Amino acid sequence: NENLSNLSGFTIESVLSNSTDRKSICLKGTFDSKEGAAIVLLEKTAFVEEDIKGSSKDYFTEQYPLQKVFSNDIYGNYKYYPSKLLSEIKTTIIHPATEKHIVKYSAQKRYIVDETPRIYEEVVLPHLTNEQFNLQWVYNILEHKSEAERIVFEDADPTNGFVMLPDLKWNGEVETLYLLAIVNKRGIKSLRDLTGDHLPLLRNIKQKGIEAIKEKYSLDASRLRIFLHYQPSFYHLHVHFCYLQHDAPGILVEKAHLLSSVISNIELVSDYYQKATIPFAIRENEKLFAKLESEGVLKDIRLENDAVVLNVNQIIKRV
Ligand code: M7G
Repeated sequence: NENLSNLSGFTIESVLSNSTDRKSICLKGTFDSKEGAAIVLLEKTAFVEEDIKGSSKDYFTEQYPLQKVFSNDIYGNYKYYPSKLLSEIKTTIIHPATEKHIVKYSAQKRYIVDETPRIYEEVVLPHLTNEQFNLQWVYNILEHKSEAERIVFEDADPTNGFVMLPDLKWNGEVETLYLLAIVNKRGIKSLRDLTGDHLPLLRNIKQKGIEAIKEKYSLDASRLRIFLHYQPSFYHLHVHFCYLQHDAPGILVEKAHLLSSVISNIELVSDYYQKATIPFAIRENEKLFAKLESEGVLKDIRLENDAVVLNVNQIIKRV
């Protein structure tokens, strides 16, 4: 994904998803004379309070037209065209995109799987060993080969250390703060692998991550949502740090596990995450979905309706 200076070479093939809520659209297409599919994600950015407050005279001038849609009594509905406010569209480009990326960014029917340890061992783990996303971008960060200038904090300890930097999803405004803490140690795939041995690592990430954010962005721990994903997209342990007041993508109850709860669960039972049933959501066109279905588990349920919980006993019986 080299540096592009414009998008004139991009040809749209299809719209993968369109979120009216997030004001974002995800497009699949190709770049002229370049091999492979490309994903272009366009998102309108959030308002920056400080900018508006600090320079309201720049936003509200005669230059920018206000067009009335209708008015009724004390209520008015207008279209406003302040070019200053519309100056930036956050753009994420993935090229060449794999089939798995296209699935990840496509709007899909989703299902909940109550993953028992046995389902994890027998179905999910073998699948993710073969099918997971490449982790090159993670190693590039840990080895300072990419995004080195973006690192906000680093603890170089090989066992308990981590690198903290802005997430790909974030464009730097405190209103939507989103940082990522990536552990130095390789081989910890996800929440499922965490045991009492990892408590010093998890506590270290929590404490030093909070301190780094306090120092750089003046946000207290009580204003942060600190969590892990299950299932993650990338199976190298990392922790998400977000501004509590920003409803970032991926904070849904079926995906996000607060770091505090994770630490507490492991403090109580050191092999908690090897014993627990951990639910997760899966999209219909993911390969793992097909695999669960080929075990004969999903068929009956799909006939019932679209938003159903899979029956774990059924899965266990057939695995
Ligand atoms: P995840 O829980 O594995 O998956 O989180 P998710 O994408 O379903 O949330 C991985 C996190 O890494 C996400 O928040 C991504 O936005 C972020 N991320 C992914 N990539 C490829 C990059 C990257 O190249 N640089 C940075 N800084 N963040 C990334």
